[in-house]
Amino acid sequence: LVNKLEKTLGYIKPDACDKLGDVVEAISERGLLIAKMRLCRMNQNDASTFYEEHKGKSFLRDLLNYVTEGPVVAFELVGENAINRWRELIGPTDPSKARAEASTSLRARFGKDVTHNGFHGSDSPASAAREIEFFFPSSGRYMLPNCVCGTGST
Ligand code: DGI
Repeated sequence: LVNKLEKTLGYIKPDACDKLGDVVEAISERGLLIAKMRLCRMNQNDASTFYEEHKGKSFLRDLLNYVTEGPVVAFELVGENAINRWRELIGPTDPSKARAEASTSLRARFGKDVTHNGFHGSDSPASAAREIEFFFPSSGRYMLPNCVCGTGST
């Protein structure tokens, strides 16, 4: 089995952005490379586009409110099997499940509950490509505003 060099999109959700140092350390310990990184902010419209696969789900409103409450730190990670390795590093969707497994994942360490779980990771090569383009458009014309400080004002 040959490991594939992959790219994936991760982001730190607003209430976990103060854990950036721990996240960078965990990423580098796993041998993944941060190829791109930015602090930016999504509005409700942006977040609905990003999460369009969850249209109609009961938790969508809470999810959109959460990820738009402040700036997020988004990054493109590169490495062998980067998609699955980043998802392993962040852990199960529900942090209490992550903690019950005595996991050292980022959600076990820093997540609050199933809504406020702190981290996102693409789940397939197709979603990684779409989500990298969402945060880091190849045109260079970024849709989401950059933030220069934690207030999210632009
Ligand atoms: O890939 P994940 O982020 O682990 O999970 P996902 O793509 O299925 O869902 C995206 C986000 O939506 C997830 O990080 C948290 C939220 N979510 C998913 N399932 C539930 C949920 N929130 C609540 N409250 N309840 C859920 O069952």
